[in-house]
Order: sequence, then structure tokens, then C-alpha cells
Amino acid sequence: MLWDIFCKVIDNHGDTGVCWRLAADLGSRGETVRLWMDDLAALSWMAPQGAPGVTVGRWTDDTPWPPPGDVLVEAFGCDPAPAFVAAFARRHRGAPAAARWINLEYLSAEPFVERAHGLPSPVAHGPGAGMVKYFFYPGFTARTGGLLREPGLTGRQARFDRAAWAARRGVPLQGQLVSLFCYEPRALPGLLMQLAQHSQPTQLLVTAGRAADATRAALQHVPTQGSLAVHWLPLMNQGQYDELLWACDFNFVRGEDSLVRALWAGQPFAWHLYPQDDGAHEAKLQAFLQILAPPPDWGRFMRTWNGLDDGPLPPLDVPGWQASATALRARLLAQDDLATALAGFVVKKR
Ligand code: TRH
Repeated sequence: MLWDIFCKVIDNHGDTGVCWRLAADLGSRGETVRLWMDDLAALSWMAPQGAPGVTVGRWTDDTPWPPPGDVLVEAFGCDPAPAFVAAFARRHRGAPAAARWINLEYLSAEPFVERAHGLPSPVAHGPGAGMVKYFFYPGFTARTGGLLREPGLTGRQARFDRAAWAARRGVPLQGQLVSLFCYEPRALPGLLMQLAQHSQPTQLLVTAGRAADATRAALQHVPTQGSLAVHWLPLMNQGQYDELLWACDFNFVRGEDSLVRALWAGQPFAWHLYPQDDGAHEAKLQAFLQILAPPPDWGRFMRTWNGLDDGPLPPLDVPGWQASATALRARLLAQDDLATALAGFVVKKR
């Protein structure tokens, strides 16, 4: 099938990250994908190599749209270009309910996801009036759209050579390796202090951008780095970012896509949710913790990392938290991945 995926970049890298992974995943399965984006900047470092079956187009007010394909995916309710939607509606005038227009939603473990996944949403206004969009929710259970997991991921991970990776990156394999990708967590100085005073060395691998800026600022409050060695990473492409997560004993991740990658990496992690003014991130974290079922100190660690508990950060306990991470990975691997579920959903709707 020919897929048109529309992506508007709102903030951070998640919009680009999720849409690119979906496009590349579908392309690797023999689908043809056109990814339409209003901002291509992040793709230049995230996926400079492109992907088979995928072309990327710039979405502007003047884009000369080609005839629409078979499936229209709007990521995160981004409202695809009206002229494109009008052409899509014309194409499906005879049978609007059979048109495959998907609204790919944000990832959440909250219970409403199972209820809303797959529901039709009749379009009342605009160039698509009379058509039906379908909600497609990623998620953590079999009654959701699942998680992005491209074919061959577990094989690549099994063949990964950690020692060669560390040598290439100039990271000594001494003590624990910890990757850091976050916004500006209040608990960051406390974390750095804890690692500096730890009996074992920590190699902290700090990703470029907001995490590096926050770490530089937080280091001002850490009198001596002691056991903590900080390594500053360049912006990496998505494949390299995955390797970072595989190499580390513990991963700090944020947003949406990197959380999923940490789950597949299988090591314990801390998820920094995008903080929302209405506090919605708290319910989102609680729902996720129900799925993960971590030991209590790991749950407290994540709540504190997100500014939801006031106490000091509990000590990082990689061995003590490993079993829950391994169990969740195994459970999720047994479910259909998102691209499989989406392709199946779309075919059913024909
Ligand atoms: O960048 P994010 O914080 O994006 C978030 C989420 O999308 C969230 O849902 C949204 O509400 C919020 O923004 C506004 O985190 P996320 O989703 O993990 O996306 C980061 C992407 O960047 C991911 O695909 C991994 C990729 N990446 C690299 O490819 N190389 C790198 O060096 C780094 C640090 C990240």
C-alpha cells in the first residue's frame, strides 16, 4: 500500500522520532511511505541515511500535493493539509467509511486507551466532512495498538558488541554505565551527588541538547565528582541512540519514543515525562507504573525524578530492579508490534 504520514513538529524530538520510526518500519516491510513533515531539521541527524521505501516531503502551505495514497495517517491529531484531505475525500467519495484515515495518538498506559483504541470519529467539518477517522492508540496491552518494534530489532540487539562499542566511544567499562536523556529534572543535582558518592564508579553518558545543558547547570551544585565520570555525547542517529541504551546498565529516557526503546533494551530505566501544566503527566506515570509493577523504591525513584515526590532520590539499584524490567520486556515482546497491528487494522477496514 501507499501510505501518507503527516507529522507536525510541535516541540522536542518525539514527533519526528515516532513518525520516522513508523515510516521506516513500514518501509522495511515492503510498504511505500511518504512522510510529510513541516520541519525536517531533526531528521538530518536522527536519520541521515534515510530508509528503503520511504520518501520525505516538506509540508508547507504551497506543497504541490500528489494524488493521495491508500492510507492517510495523521500523527498526534496534526490536521493534515486541507488540499490533501480534500483530494483524499474525493478519492473515497463512493465509500467514505472504507477510507483508511488514521489518527495515531500519543502513548499512554491509562485505561481509557483500551476503550478508545480503534474507535471511529466521524469528521463533521472541513474538507474531510463525511469521512471517518479512526483512533489508533499505541499501548502496552493486547487491546491497544502496541509499541513500535521493527523486524530484526531483537537480533540486532543480540549481536551487539558492547566492548567494541565502548572502545569506539572511548568509554571505559568501569563500574556502571548510565545514559541520560531528560528535560530539567529537579532531582538532577541529587542524582549527580549520589553517583559522585557511590562506592562504585559511574560512567554517565549525557545526550546532547537539553540533557547536557541541565547537567552542566546541575554540576555547579556538585562539589566533587568523586566516582562520577561524565561523558558528553554528540547528537546521534536513532540506530546509534539504540546502541547507547543497549550498552548501558541504566537508562534515563524521556517523552515517548526513547521510553519504548528503553523497554526493548531491557535494562532498568527512569522515565521523565513531558511535564504538563494540568499535571496530566502524574496520571500517566501512575498508569505506567501499574504496568511495570516495579519494586517500591524504583517506583519512588521515578516519581521523585518527575518531581512528584519531594524526598531525596532513592539510591539507584540496577540489580534490584532488573527482574521487573526483564519481565516487562518479555511480556511486551509477546504482543504484536505497532506496525503489524496498524497494517492489520487498515486491511480490516477495507
Ligand atoms: O524529544 P522528546 O522529549 O519528545 C517528547 C515526546 O514526543 C512527547 O510525547 C511529547 O509530548 C513531547 O516531546 C512534547 O522524547 P522522545 O519521544 O523520546 O523523542 C526523542 C527522539 O530522539 C527519539 O526518537 C530518540 C531520538 N534521539 C536520537 O535519535 N539521537 C539522540 O542523540 C537522542 C538524544 C535522541
